[in-house]
Amino acid sequence: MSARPVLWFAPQTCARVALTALEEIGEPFETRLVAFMAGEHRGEEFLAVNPAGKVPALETAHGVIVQNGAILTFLAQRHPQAGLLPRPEDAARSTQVFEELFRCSSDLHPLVTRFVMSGMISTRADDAPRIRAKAGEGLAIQLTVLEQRLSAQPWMLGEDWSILDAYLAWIWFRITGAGFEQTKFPALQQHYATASQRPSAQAALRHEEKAQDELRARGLHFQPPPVGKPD
Ligand SMILES: N[C@@H](CCC(=O)N[C@@H](CS)C(=O)NCC(=O)O)C(=O)O
Repeated sequence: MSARPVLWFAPQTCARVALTALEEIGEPFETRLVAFMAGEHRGEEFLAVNPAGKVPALETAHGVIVQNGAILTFLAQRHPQAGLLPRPEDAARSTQVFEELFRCSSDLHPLVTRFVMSGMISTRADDAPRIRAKAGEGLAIQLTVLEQRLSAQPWMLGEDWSILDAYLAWIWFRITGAGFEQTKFPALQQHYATASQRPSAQAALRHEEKAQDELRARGLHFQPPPVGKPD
């Protein structure tokens, strides 16, 4: 592989968080687009990189790293000057970072998938509205914790931005883009607006726009399926 890290990604997915991290570091890296609509996440080339068929996957000189939490932790440790995560001064601080990483990847992300892609969770099409409604309830409960926190401090971990803020911004982007009711979450709205202005976030979006152009040119631009109202 190339001496530079290579990020396998798809636009609008959680790979945006890893893209943002790489942009924040500011060292050269390469990207490889995985075209979901063409089934490339189940294709031989990508499965050789990540047999689980999921983005993000980061090829590095130390091997392939998968799982956003692992990629972000690896990048934070390799590039401490980038300030992706606070340095683990003590066990309590370090535990807090893991709590928030797992909150994003284990609590929130599965709810995001169920809310946004509810039609893909069950084989019965008429289950989708109920799956979406339950996921929306779960998201509201989980996000209330963060709404309270972000009413009192600007970023997930306190006064300083961390890559966890990019993770939360991606979650917010996905669910609000799919119609999540935002009105009870003004602090999260403000957080998203501020996090999105960061140059690394803007640069990540430029990678995605380029990828969307490529997908359009190949006739593979993703159109989200319509979602019905819950019973
Ligand atoms: N726990 C994984 C989740 C990765 C994940 O589910 N990625 C989605 C895109 S947001 C994906 O590649 N889905 C394709 C699939 O599951 O087939 C992580 O945090 O990296």
